[in-house]
Amino acid sequence: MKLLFINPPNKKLRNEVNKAVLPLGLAYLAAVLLREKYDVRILDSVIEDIDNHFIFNDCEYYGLGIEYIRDEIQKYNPDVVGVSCLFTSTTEISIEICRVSQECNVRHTIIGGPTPSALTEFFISKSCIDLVFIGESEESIAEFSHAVNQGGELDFSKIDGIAYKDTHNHPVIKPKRSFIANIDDIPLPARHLLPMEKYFEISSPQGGVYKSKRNTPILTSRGCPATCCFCASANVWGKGYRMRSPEMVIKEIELLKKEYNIEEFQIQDDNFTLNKKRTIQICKDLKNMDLYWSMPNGVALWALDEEVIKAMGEAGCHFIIAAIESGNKRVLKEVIKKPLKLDTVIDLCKCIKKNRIFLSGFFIVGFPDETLDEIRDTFKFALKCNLDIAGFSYATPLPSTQLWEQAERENLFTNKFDFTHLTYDKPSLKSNNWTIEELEALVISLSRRFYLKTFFKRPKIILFRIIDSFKRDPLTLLRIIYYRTMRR
Ligand code: B12
Repeated sequence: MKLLFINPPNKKLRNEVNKAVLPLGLAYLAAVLLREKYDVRILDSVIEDIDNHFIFNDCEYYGLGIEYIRDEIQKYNPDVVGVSCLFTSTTEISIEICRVSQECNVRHTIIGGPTPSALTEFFISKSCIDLVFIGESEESIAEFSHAVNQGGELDFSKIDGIAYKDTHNHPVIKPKRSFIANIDDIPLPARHLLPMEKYFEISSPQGGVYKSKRNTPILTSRGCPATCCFCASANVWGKGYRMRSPEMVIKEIELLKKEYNIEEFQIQDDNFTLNKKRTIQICKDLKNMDLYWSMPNGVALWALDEEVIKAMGEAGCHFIIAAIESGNKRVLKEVIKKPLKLDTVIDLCKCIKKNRIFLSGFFIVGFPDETLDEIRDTFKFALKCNLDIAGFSYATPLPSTQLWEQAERENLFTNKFDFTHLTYDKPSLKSNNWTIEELEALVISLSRRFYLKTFFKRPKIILFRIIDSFKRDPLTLLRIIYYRTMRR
């Protein structure tokens, strides 16, 4: 049986440069199926043509055009096409790929990832989608493949965490109940099915800061026990936290060094540092490996202390993004529900800088229950943190999150709201505390002030980074400056 996994083209967000990040989820699924001796391929439409921009349904995307994707499906002629839909913004293009697959007479078109996991009913209602996979899918994809491979009458009713259509074409949704207990048992991602040299050549990791072009993402744990109102993580990984052992993590990194000569990696965990003992052990083991690494997915500051930060710095960590979110205690605790004590943040940031780690911060403003003064607090606080750079986004309701549920309950979506067009750089929620115009005017003026002050506070560091990035990738740098400062 032949399976083709497809990472769809990405939607062009106006404040973000094109990024091609290796689709780890598909590489994990492919590894499981290769172990079961199936014939598997992965097509990452983004890396295959990152500079190709095209319009579909009035939206701009980058990556392989649909006709090229159709050609690839026809050439390989798979029994199953599996599309990964990570973002709400790739909903339409992912469904289009399923439609094209059906036209190519593929036996089953399946879809998975955070968005179909959250909006399962919506996706399974599409005639071009046969199955939706909910959340972590290594076990369910293996069970599905065995069922299809066996032939005869198909019975998916025993598979956990999928939606399918019964013999009358009615959708049946089986919510996700079980997660893999020991994630060390999952085989390492099948990176060899992906064009690794192309990723190195383009080198556009999450966060955009890197020391060596030979970098790749890794995942050392799954999930996060925090219940931040805007985060969609629990929907894929459940509410618990599962870790790979330090030995297995180091084994993967050693292999990446040997096979691909990597010089850097990005940890994409939702909460890498939650278990102090494990973090320190991994750092100790990394110390003599002569590698750079970073944490561009936001670090839970509440799970960090001086000892861990020092160990990270000594182990080659050169860049982290601190997930601070708000500079107001009430908002952090009551609105966002993040277990972070604001009083600890400035000292932690100092410590991170002392250990020569380049520091960025994530902030979110515009929660319906937040006031304009509380938003001002966030910008003031961001300046106190001594960050090298920072990102401010509007509170955006991702399906399955508490914020989404609140917006539904209280009818807070703006008139233009469309979950397939969420961009984070435009407000999508209303509030009794401000109008959209007031919110936007405040955020634009405060973020400009933040960026200017940060630049004048540390022109050397920023100029150094600009020159450094210019040498590596002038086009990308110009694009970042343009998107950050001029385009609105
Ligand atoms: C790396 C990353 C990115 C990368 C791109 C990744 C890529 N390969 O293309 C970049 C930096 C570009 C990015 C951008 C954004 N991201 Co992001 N990103 C991530 C991150 C940190 C890791 C993704 C990953 O590799 N996970 C590890 C793998 C193993 O998990 P997985 O892909 O989910 O796959 C598993 C299952 O979902 C399932 N599965 C997945 N695909 C398929 C397909 C099939 C057929 C099947 C059967 C199963 C299946 O099986 C896999 C194995 O169990 C996640 C958070 C996280 N820790 O997962 C957020 C996450 C995916 N991102 C998110 C968001 C919101 C964004 C942005 C909108 C943020 C922004 N404001 O810029 C943008 C959108 C970009 C765009 N153009 O639209 C949200 C998505 C929520 C949603 N429903 O939209 C997440 C979940 C973060 C969160 N906690 O809320 N991101």
